[in-house]
Amino acid sequence: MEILQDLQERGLVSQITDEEGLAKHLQEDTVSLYCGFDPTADSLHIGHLLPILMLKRFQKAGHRPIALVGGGTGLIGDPSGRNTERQLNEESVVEEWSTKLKQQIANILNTNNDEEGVVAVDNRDWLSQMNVIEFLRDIGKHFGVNYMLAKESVESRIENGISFTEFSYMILQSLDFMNLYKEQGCTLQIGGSDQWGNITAGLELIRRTSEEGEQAKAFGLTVPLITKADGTKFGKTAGGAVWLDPEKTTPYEFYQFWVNTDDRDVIKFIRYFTFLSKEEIAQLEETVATQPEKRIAQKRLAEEMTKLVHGSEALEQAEKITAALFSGDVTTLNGKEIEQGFKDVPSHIVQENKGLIDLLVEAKISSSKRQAREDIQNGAIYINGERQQDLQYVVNEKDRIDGKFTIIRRGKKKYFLIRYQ
Ligand code: 629
Repeated sequence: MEILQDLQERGLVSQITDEEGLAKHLQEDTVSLYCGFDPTADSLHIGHLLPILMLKRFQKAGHRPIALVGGGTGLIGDPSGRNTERQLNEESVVEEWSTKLKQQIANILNTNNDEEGVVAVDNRDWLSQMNVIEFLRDIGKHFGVNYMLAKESVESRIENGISFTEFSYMILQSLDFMNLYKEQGCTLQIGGSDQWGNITAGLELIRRTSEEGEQAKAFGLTVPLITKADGTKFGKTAGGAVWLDPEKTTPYEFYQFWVNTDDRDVIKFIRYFTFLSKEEIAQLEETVATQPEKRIAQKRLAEEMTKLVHGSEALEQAEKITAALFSGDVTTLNGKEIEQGFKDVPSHIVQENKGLIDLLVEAKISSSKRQAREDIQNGAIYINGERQQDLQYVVNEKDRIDGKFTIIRRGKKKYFLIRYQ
């Protein structure tokens, strides 16, 4: 199927500068396209996934994606979609973050700058080479201040204030597009809908500076903002953003994020984020309608996403942890899996073996000794998934998983983690 039609059917197209022209271009040529990512944190998050996957979709369709890391623009700060000025970060920090982002993008698009893979570039390479006179004479001359003031990213900030630094950001992103157009034959820039203003500014610069002038074959395409049926923001959990770095958001948490998708959103997300075919998606849609309690579509989505971002081994672990927590049989888990699965569970550090009653009180699992006795006698206390009703029981070495953890459960679902030091 034609790539543009596929994207449209998946709901992945928000705006295109010249739909007919782009459709023709994609049919006739191998198109080089790019998307940029600024190092504003030490990891990408789930909000970056859609454009990364877009690059992959174009790649699968035989085109040539370029992933740009904004080692230069990350030092300036894009005002798009923000209502306050950004804090500037240290150059050394931005450089470190650039390296991390490049690695993450490469992991997903499995590139090593080889022919098959995605080309990776860093705009610091050219932005840091430009001098201020050249910048103002050769580039700045093509931007009317009125044009810049009318851009949503600037206009919305005038009242609260915007520095000349952030005001100028769109010129740098435009310069990137112009550069990639001239140096790499890159004719399409994609991004989220917040990037529309920057992308169209770049097209403007290309038309003014290239030999082809108004005839220049260059396009912009944006992906929609992801919305959820319940109106809350996509990609945020109680714990904050969902990061792609497994140290920040464990693969288990990542898996859980997708598994918890609302029935009303799950098919849309499968269309957006996976490479499943129309037929497979239709089948999954059927399961949401006829047997929603099985959450088949959610599990499939979580599987696809976890595998894509963290690999099959991490997916297996996430599934294992999920199953153990569901059944209560936590003995199947090793120390690493316990760290992941119980990251957000209340934990308590202990040095030696302890009587169960004392431990329940000390770890604040039961509110008093009297309550602890009651809990034990009622059969509400489980040690590593096994009920313990002996009031005299001493929690000992044999109860330590990998020598490090004891999992105590009170009632059906309340988990506590005892760590030994
Ligand atoms: C230089 C820098 C370029 C082209 C793009 C850029 C980055 C761009 C930006 N993008 C967001 C980011 O970096 O700020 N100015 O976090 C982010 N992007 C992916 C999507 C986005 C966007 O990386 O475009 O819409 C999020 O989905 O916010 O030459």
